[in-house]
Amino acid sequence: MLMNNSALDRSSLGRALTKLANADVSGAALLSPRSQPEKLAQRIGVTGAPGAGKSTLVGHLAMLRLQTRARLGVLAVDPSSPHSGGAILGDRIRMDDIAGSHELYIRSLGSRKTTDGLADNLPEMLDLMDAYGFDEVLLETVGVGQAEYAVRAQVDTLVLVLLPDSGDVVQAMKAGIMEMADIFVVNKADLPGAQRMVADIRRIAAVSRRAPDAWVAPILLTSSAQPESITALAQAVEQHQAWLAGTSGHQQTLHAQRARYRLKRNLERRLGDAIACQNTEFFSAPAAQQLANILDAVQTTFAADMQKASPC
Ligand SMILES: Nc1nc2c(ncn2[C@@H]2O[C@H](COP(=O)(O)OP(=O)(O)O)[C@@H](O)[C@H]2O)c(=O)[nH]1
Ligand SMILES: [Mg+2]
Repeated sequence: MLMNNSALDRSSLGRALTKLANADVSGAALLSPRSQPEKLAQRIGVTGAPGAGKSTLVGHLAMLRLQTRARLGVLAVDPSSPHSGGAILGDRIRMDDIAGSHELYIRSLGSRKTTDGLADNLPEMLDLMDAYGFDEVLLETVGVGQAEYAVRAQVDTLVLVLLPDSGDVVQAMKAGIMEMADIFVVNKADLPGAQRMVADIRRIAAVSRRAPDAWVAPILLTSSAQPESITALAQAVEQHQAWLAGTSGHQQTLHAQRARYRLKRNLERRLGDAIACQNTEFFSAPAAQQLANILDAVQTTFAADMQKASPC
């Protein structure tokens, strides 16, 4: 695996990501990097409804971030197709030109089969980006309720992209997503209703409960036709990263949430695979009982260990 001081091996990374994208849960465990590299990539999630302009925004943001990042990755989880990649890939050649000595890697991933709206093995793919020495990874995901919860656990900074005049805020509130965002973006600010949307978000954010030392999520207006609005977004991301780095405990909390989400998801997938097993012998009464006994034993041991370490 190549580190930051040598050129990025794009084909090796591409192959590794494809293998991971197609692996089942045990396969993914085998393909995952063995150890954690010293430096982890900053992860920025950009989520929102389809058509909110996320890919366009991520494309512009990537070009800006690339000025100060030696190796930048973009992973776009696109539920419609693993190949089209939409606007990001359309801009790819142009972005590669601009990249110069800075390295930009863009990859689109399908999400059709997954239950959480993200690509299978996305946590492992993000680890792989760490192992390949990326400084920063932008992750575009389509917000479909559950996906935001999943992506929240995977990223350091979460940008929620909303459209003017769209009812997106009501949807986001219902899904409990408003509390999760680190940065609110009202995109396509050139369209009518953008200021009203900002006021709506501000009203909702004002009534939500916050710890005294909590990050206050800024509300930004962006438009692809206004480069300075994207610069302001890049600055807000920077400020959030500085806040995370400067406030002890927040980063650990994020990493613990990440590990917990991964454990939960892998257990669910493994159990799902086992239950979907077509072998009738496996589901004979004794075998099912045996499985239940094993689960009980695991739970009891886990509970005892947890108590010993008294982390909760
Ligand atoms: N009016 C307006 N349209 C935009 C803006 N940004 C993107 N779009 C358009 O919105 C559509 C969806 O953009 P895309 O980036 O693919 O959205 P995604 O589905 O959220 O990734 C495309 O037709 C874009 O050209 C913007 O700032 N203003
Ligand atoms: Mg898109």
